Amino acid sequence: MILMGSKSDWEVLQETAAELERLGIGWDAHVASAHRSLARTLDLVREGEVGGVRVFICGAGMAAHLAGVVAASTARPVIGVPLAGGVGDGLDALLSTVQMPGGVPVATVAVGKAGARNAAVLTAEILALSDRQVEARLLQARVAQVEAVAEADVALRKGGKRP
Ligand code: RP5
Repeated sequence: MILMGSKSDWEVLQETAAELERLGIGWDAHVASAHRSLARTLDLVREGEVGGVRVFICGAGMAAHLAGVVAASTARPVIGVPLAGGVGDGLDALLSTVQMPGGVPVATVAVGKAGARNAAVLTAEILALSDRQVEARLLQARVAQVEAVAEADVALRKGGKRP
Protein backbone atom coordinates (compact mmCIF):
# COMPACT_ATOMS: atom_id res chain seq x y z
CA MET A 1 0.00 0.00 0.00
CA ILE A 2 1.25 3.48 -0.91
CA LEU A 3 0.43 6.22 1.57
CA MET A 4 1.25 9.91 1.07
CA GLY A 5 0.95 12.89 3.35
CA SER A 6 -0.70 15.14 0.76
CA LYS A 7 -2.18 14.87 -2.71
CA SER A 8 0.69 17.16 -3.77
CA ASP A 9 3.01 14.16 -3.13
CA TRP A 10 1.42 12.05 -5.87
CA GLU A 11 3.56 13.61 -8.60
CA VAL A 12 6.54 11.80 -7.04
CA LEU A 13 4.77 8.74 -5.61
CA GLN A 14 3.33 7.82 -9.00
CA GLU A 15 6.87 6.68 -9.82
CA THR A 16 6.39 4.03 -7.13
CA ALA A 17 3.11 2.92 -8.65
CA ALA A 18 4.60 2.79 -12.16
CA GLU A 19 7.55 0.67 -11.02
CA LEU A 20 5.29 -1.69 -9.06
CA GLU A 21 3.24 -2.16 -12.23
CA ARG A 22 6.37 -2.85 -14.30
CA LEU A 23 7.25 -5.54 -11.74
CA GLY A 24 3.74 -7.01 -11.80
CA ILE A 25 2.88 -6.11 -8.21
CA GLY A 26 -0.59 -4.90 -7.26
CA TRP A 27 -0.88 -1.60 -5.38
CA ASP A 28 -3.35 0.77 -3.88
CA ALA A 29 -2.71 4.39 -2.83
CA HIS A 30 -4.21 6.78 -0.28
CA VAL A 31 -3.64 10.30 0.98
CA ALA A 32 -3.24 9.91 4.75
CA SER A 33 -1.53 12.58 6.76
CA ALA A 34 0.11 11.74 10.08
CA HIS A 35 -0.60 15.30 11.21
CA ARG A 36 -3.85 16.27 9.54
CA SER A 37 -5.71 12.94 9.68
CA LEU A 38 -4.02 10.66 12.19
CA ALA A 39 -7.07 8.52 13.01
CA ARG A 40 -7.78 7.85 9.34
CA THR A 41 -4.12 6.92 8.80
CA LEU A 42 -4.27 4.37 11.61
CA ASP A 43 -7.55 3.00 10.20
CA LEU A 44 -5.93 2.57 6.78
CA VAL A 45 -3.02 0.65 8.28
CA ARG A 46 -5.40 -1.66 10.13
CA GLU A 47 -7.57 -2.15 7.03
CA GLY A 48 -4.44 -2.79 4.98
CA GLU A 49 -3.21 -5.44 7.38
CA VAL A 50 -6.58 -7.19 7.35
CA GLY A 51 -6.63 -6.96 3.55
CA GLY A 52 -3.21 -8.62 3.25
CA VAL A 53 -0.91 -5.68 2.57
CA ARG A 54 2.65 -7.00 2.84
CA VAL A 55 4.60 -3.71 2.66
CA PHE A 56 3.65 -0.11 3.43
CA ILE A 57 5.35 2.60 1.34
CA CYS A 58 5.01 6.05 2.87
CA GLY A 59 5.98 9.30 1.14
CA ALA A 60 5.95 12.64 2.91
CA GLY A 61 7.74 15.96 2.92
CA MET A 62 8.66 18.61 5.51
CA ALA A 63 8.20 17.22 9.08
CA ALA A 64 7.74 13.79 7.51
CA HIS A 65 6.26 11.66 10.29
CA LEU A 66 3.96 9.47 8.20
CA ALA A 67 6.36 6.54 7.77
CA GLY A 68 7.27 6.63 11.46
CA VAL A 69 3.66 6.66 12.57
CA VAL A 70 2.85 3.76 10.25
CA ALA A 71 5.90 1.84 11.50
CA ALA A 72 4.68 2.39 15.05
CA SER A 73 1.33 0.87 14.09
CA THR A 74 2.36 -2.29 12.26
CA ALA A 75 4.98 -5.03 12.38
CA ARG A 76 4.99 -5.25 8.55
CA PRO A 77 7.86 -3.63 6.63
CA VAL A 78 7.60 0.13 6.16
CA ILE A 79 9.56 1.95 3.47
CA GLY A 80 9.86 5.73 3.77
CA VAL A 81 10.25 8.04 0.79
CA PRO A 82 11.38 11.52 1.87
CA LEU A 83 10.13 14.29 -0.40
CA ALA A 84 11.63 17.64 -1.32
CA GLY A 85 9.74 20.88 -0.84
CA GLY A 86 10.78 21.91 2.64
CA VAL A 87 14.11 23.04 4.04
CA GLY A 88 17.29 21.93 2.29
CA ASP A 89 15.57 20.36 -0.69
CA GLY A 90 14.23 17.42 1.32
CA LEU A 91 16.96 17.13 3.93
CA ASP A 92 14.32 17.91 6.56
CA ALA A 93 12.10 15.04 5.37
CA LEU A 94 15.08 12.70 5.00
CA LEU A 95 16.10 13.17 8.62
CA SER A 96 12.50 12.97 9.87
CA THR A 97 12.03 9.70 8.01
CA VAL A 98 15.33 7.96 8.64
CA GLN A 99 16.04 8.88 12.26
CA MET A 100 13.76 6.35 13.90
CA PRO A 101 14.52 5.12 17.42
CA GLY A 102 15.81 1.58 17.83
CA GLY A 103 13.06 -1.02 17.58
CA VAL A 104 10.82 0.83 15.11
CA PRO A 105 12.56 0.80 11.72
CA VAL A 106 11.66 2.69 8.58
CA ALA A 107 13.65 1.50 5.57
CA THR A 108 14.43 4.91 4.12
CA VAL A 109 15.22 5.45 0.46
CA ALA A 110 16.56 8.49 -1.42
CA VAL A 111 14.75 11.82 -1.54
CA GLY A 112 12.34 12.24 -4.46
CA LYS A 113 11.73 10.24 -7.63
CA ALA A 114 14.76 7.91 -7.36
CA GLY A 115 13.64 6.98 -3.86
CA ALA A 116 10.04 6.55 -4.99
CA ARG A 117 11.17 4.11 -7.67
CA ASN A 118 13.51 2.30 -5.29
CA ALA A 119 10.70 1.89 -2.77
CA ALA A 120 8.94 -0.23 -5.38
CA VAL A 121 12.08 -2.22 -6.18
CA LEU A 122 12.76 -2.84 -2.50
CA THR A 123 9.15 -3.97 -2.05
CA ALA A 124 9.62 -6.41 -4.92
CA GLU A 125 12.82 -7.70 -3.33
CA ILE A 126 10.94 -8.37 -0.09
CA LEU A 127 8.11 -10.14 -1.93
CA ALA A 128 10.59 -12.07 -4.08
CA LEU A 129 11.81 -13.93 -0.98
CA SER A 130 8.61 -15.96 -1.19
CA ASP A 131 7.55 -15.43 -4.81
CA ARG A 132 9.68 -16.85 -7.62
CA GLN A 133 7.77 -14.95 -10.32
CA VAL A 134 8.54 -11.61 -8.74
CA GLU A 135 12.16 -12.69 -8.35
CA ALA A 136 12.31 -13.56 -12.07
CA ARG A 137 10.87 -10.17 -13.05
CA LEU A 138 13.40 -8.41 -10.80
CA LEU A 139 16.28 -10.30 -12.41
CA GLN A 140 14.94 -9.41 -15.88
CA ALA A 141 14.78 -5.76 -14.86
CA ARG A 142 18.42 -5.91 -13.72
CA VAL A 143 19.47 -7.36 -17.08
CA ALA A 144 17.51 -4.65 -18.93
CA GLN A 145 19.30 -2.05 -16.82
CA VAL A 146 22.72 -3.40 -17.78
CA GLU A 147 21.70 -3.36 -21.45
CA ALA A 148 20.35 0.18 -21.22
CA VAL A 149 23.67 1.45 -19.84
CA ALA A 150 25.58 -0.33 -22.62
CA GLU A 151 23.24 1.15 -25.25
CA ALA A 152 23.63 4.64 -23.76
CA ASP A 153 27.40 4.24 -23.93
CA VAL A 154 27.26 3.20 -27.60
CA ALA A 155 24.92 6.10 -28.46
CA LEU A 156 27.14 8.62 -26.68
CA ARG A 157 30.28 7.46 -28.42
CA LYS A 158 28.57 7.36 -31.84
CA GLY A 159 27.59 10.97 -31.32
CA GLY A 160 31.25 11.85 -30.89
CA LYS A 161 30.68 13.23 -27.41
CA ARG A 162 33.17 11.21 -25.42
CA PRO A 163 33.26 11.97 -21.70
C1 RP5 B 1 3.65 16.91 4.19
O1 RP5 B 1 3.69 18.28 3.97
C2 RP5 B 1 3.16 16.31 2.92
O2 RP5 B 1 3.66 15.02 2.78
C3 RP5 B 1 3.66 17.24 1.84
O3 RP5 B 1 4.87 16.76 1.27
C4 RP5 B 1 3.94 18.53 2.61
C5 RP5 B 1 3.12 19.68 2.14
O4 RP5 B 1 1.75 19.31 2.10
P1 RP5 B 1 0.65 20.26 1.42
O5 RP5 B 1 0.68 21.53 2.17
O6 RP5 B 1 1.06 20.39 -0.05
O7 RP5 B 1 -0.65 19.51 1.56
O8 RP5 B 1 2.84 16.58 5.26
